[in-house]
Amino acid sequence: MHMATTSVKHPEVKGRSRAAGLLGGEQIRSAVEEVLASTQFIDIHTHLFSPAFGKIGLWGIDELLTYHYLEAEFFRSSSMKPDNYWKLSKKEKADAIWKALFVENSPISEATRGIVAVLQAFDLPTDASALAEARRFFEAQTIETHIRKVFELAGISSVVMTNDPLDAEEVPTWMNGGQKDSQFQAVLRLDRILWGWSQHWQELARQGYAVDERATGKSVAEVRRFLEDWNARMRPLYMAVSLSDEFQFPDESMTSKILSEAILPSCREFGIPMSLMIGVRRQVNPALRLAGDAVGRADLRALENLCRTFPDNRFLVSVLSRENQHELCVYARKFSNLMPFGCWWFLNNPSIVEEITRERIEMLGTSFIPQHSDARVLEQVIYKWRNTRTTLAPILTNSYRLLHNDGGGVTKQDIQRDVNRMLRTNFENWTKLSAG
Ligand code: RAT
Ligand code: ZN
Repeated sequence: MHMATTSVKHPEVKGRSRAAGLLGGEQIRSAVEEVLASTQFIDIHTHLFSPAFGKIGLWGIDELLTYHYLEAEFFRSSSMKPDNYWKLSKKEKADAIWKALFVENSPISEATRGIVAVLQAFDLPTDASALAEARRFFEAQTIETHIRKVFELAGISSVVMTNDPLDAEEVPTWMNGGQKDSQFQAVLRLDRILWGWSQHWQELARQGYAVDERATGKSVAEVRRFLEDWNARMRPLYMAVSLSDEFQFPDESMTSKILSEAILPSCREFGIPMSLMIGVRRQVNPALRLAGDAVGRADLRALENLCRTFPDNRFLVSVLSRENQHELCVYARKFSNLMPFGCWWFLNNPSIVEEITRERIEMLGTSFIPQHSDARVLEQVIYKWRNTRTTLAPILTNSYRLLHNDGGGVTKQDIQRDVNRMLRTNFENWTKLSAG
């Protein structure tokens, strides 16, 4: 930023004085839109998989339609009971969702609108009879080329996966050389170890680590050896866990013990951050399966305690409750080892994204990561990132206009630097991505 009236004091930019590049109030919006459209973002949290993982990487219209966000909406507009729905084949489920949410009702919710946007992005029809043609189109694609096309349409350069070292479907790929596709980066996801220890410790034992049910004796050292081996195998950009709204730290739980004695020391050793996604209320309606989780307000003093107790750890944090967002910003002002990211899950709707992002800019400038997609099905990145750009454009425009009105000069280069920072380099610098 530089004062509009003091061009002589400012260095030349590409042969022109910076003052010459200063945007007028009316030009700011188009400059913001151009920068957002031309910058490739890094999608820092998804549930996508590279082709090396085979069928667990989801894509295509039937997977899009059976996304759990849409399943939850389906049960509101259909009389079908969950038990009957789960008995259907994937194609029958997709047919039922299409009929209930796209034919019998207008697809105006965020998740349904996303399907329409994806069809439109591929120039496919979007009317009631569109499903058959969409199926033919997706069946005709080959995955590698399709991924490139999808990333291009979404304006993203790479995505970060969610990799569970105890998942029976994923482990074989990692054990057989893993994956080398630089468009897909790994993350070591530790839910089963951090809050599901009693059900999962035996899986670590099966992988050859001397752990026990109470995590006593050598267990902590063995969890660290497990993390070291998986760090070598996956080269994760960060470790991650999703935590319930009841998460407390410190306390007497296994979660606190393993987090403080094994996970955080290993993060320090490997020089990678820990991602905490806090606020899920798991399985409030188990009949809905993956769609059965809800949200609860968390006590962020747990986060305060973590950031203060472990100043040499870096924490990437997303909180699920709308009511926790302001506190998260306040904590980020107190702790520079805390990086707020994303508008997660139930928050990823334009009205809420707008509110949260404005609040973050007002309190943190550009020192946060505005969004991740959380995509589970490849093509979702197209609509999720399109919606993010649409929501961000007026927010950023407004921020620069306010600055302009206060007498601050804004150039397109300034906007480019800020967008790069928020949607690329904050993450690259926080992880080891930039180091290659
Ligand atoms: O957004 C989602 O799809 C959720 O089901 C969760 O997977 C959440 O994003 C998570 O990573 O735990
Ligand atoms: Zn997720």
